[in-house]
Amino acid sequence: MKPYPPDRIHNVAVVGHGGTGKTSLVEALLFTARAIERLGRVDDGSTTTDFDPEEVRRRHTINASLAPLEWQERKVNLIDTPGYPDFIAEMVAPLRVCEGALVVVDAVAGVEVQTEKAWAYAEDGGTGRLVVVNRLDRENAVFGRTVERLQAKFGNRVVPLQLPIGAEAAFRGVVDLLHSRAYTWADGTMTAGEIPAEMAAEAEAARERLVEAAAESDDALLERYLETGTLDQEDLLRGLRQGVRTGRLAPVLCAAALRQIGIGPILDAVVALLPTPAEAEAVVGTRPGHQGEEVRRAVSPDAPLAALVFKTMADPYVGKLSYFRVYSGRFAGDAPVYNASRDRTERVGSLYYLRGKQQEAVGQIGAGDIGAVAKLAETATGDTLCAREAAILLPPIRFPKPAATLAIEPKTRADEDKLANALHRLAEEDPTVRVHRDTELKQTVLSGMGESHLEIIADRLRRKFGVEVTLAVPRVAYRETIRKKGGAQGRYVKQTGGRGQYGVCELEVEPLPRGSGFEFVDEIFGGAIPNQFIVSVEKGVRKALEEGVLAGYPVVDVRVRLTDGKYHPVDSSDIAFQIAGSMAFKDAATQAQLVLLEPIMNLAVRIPEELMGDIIGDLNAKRARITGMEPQGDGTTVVKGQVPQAEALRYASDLRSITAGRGTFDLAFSHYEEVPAHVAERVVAEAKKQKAAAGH
Ligand SMILES: Nc1nc2c(ncn2[C@@H]2O[C@H](COP(=O)(O)OP(=O)(O)O)[C@@H](O)[C@H]2O)c(=O)[nH]1
Ligand SMILES: [Mg+2]
Repeated sequence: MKPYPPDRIHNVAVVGHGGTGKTSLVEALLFTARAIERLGRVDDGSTTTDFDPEEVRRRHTINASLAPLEWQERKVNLIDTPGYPDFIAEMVAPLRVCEGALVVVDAVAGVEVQTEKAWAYAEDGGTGRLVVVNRLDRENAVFGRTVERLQAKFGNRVVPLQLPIGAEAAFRGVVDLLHSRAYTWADGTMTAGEIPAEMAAEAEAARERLVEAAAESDDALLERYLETGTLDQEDLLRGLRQGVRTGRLAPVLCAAALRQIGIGPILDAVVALLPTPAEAEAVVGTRPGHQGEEVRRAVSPDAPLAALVFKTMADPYVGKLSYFRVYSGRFAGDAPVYNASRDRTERVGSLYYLRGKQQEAVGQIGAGDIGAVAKLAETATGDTLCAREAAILLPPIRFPKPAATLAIEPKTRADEDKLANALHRLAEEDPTVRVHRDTELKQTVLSGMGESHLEIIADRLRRKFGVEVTLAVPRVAYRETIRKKGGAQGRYVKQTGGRGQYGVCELEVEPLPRGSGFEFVDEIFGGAIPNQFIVSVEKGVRKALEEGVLAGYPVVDVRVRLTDGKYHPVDSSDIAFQIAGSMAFKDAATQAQLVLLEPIMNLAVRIPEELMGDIIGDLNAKRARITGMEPQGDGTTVVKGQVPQAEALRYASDLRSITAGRGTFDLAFSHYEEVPAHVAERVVAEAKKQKAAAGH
């Protein structure tokens, strides 16, 4: 593909709820622009952008993928994105690097959860939007009702640019209100013509609304409109472009991607209305190491390089691929590049234009364009690549925090050896994955956006790294402590033939306030045990603390006083006193009423107001304490409270099923608290069972 200057490029993220036909639409757009020769179908796993084996198997998008095409002497870099909350990072990053978006909605379902999310991210990033009402050929598809729902959610800036001709199975074309033309399709062939007579009145009224909306996007235009009662074609177009660029307008288009209806006019609208990279005044970043010191760059291929990496992928053939958007200058394949986020100079491998899995090697990629580079060793998603002598840090991509956590266990010893490295590589690819090794509980915990996200990671470990793993609910870091005072003697005496063992000590234990940990007090008087063995007793006590007494969890918040003891000049040893100390502690603690402590988490859940009853009911069943409810003034409420970690291990899944994905939450450790007796019994029984199993 030939190079295009920044005023002839459109970077367009195709976003929306899952199943609305984004991937099918991208395929249809590619086909109509003759960028591909064969039209693939999602339903046979043959599309350009759902090429990954996981996507083919699941028949839906998981990864963002590139799909450039040429239309009217412009380059349109489409990015197909997934519509599922678990893979939201793959929508967030493309939106960040595109000036424009096609927000695809289903003609029957209308505004859905991910439509709202996509809209919010686009709004936040100032991304210009065109709405595509797709699947208009479906039964019960009513264009007018879908537009009303869009307006109810996003306001009157949502305004039809087209009207459908025919409905449901008879949907066959669109009226273009901008040019007052009609386009109809039969067997994939488009025919242009006059607006059908029976739609003339409807079309005129709709065009009037469009003109009004365009006028409102600009004060000068509005004045002219109020004076003359209309806008000429040039002003109308200018007003629409302006409205789209500022987000004050979101024109609506009609399509049935699967039947190839409405496709060409969508491309016409993209090049006519969505902003180009050249329309940005300048690229604004900061000087590395000088936060807040603004650096500006011209959007020009002749300025120094500034590019943002928005996706990293392990490619089976070329190794690691970093997808980037060039903001200024040009990315050249023959010179090293400076990673300003990591202060490293990287050698540059081959540069590519990508279309799905198809790679076209290129020598350089200029301002405004999108491409990929192979084998950058240290670069990760979100990093800025630039010219070393003109360093700049572009604003980062703000990914949502991971919400779901599961423990990941290698199936075999061989898998264990490879796991850490493989996980590290995957976390590098996906910024919403976190890996943490919990040495106390001897488990590796994996966090991501949801449980299916974690399952996909497990799949990738198998497929890309040959590592077999299982996923399980993580263990809870319980603690043990005592409720009252206690005391005991520990005697480790063996004196039958040869050199014996001799260690005797007396310990008193008492509870300390929550969070104090462990205190050891030496109250030996008159040298009843020599110093070196006092140290041994303490060591033995510490070992017992770590091993736990009740259920194998560490004992905390106790003071241990060593009050007395006996020793033997020949038979006493370090080990004998350690054992005596450990025995004494276990007995004393048992007398002192051992109890189990559990981690309590601070929880804040944000949900639509109408779901409050369900959320609170569920939290009550989880032994939570609700401490506050804060209406946010936007139809959502934040419920705050505390919940035992053991009850909230799968809260991401639970919340999603209660709210159909409309809730979000934050969970953070607060403190330890005593486990209620009936729950403690279960934990202790489980621990005994495990110990017994381990003993065999
Ligand atoms: N009836 C109908 N089905 C469609 C249309 N476009 C896509 N589909 C189907 O809708 C399903 C989801 O499509 P897909 O492109 O994967 O949606 P995505 O998840 O938004 O990418 C698939 O079964 C498609 O065949 C359409 O225009 N009409
Ligand atoms: Mg898709």
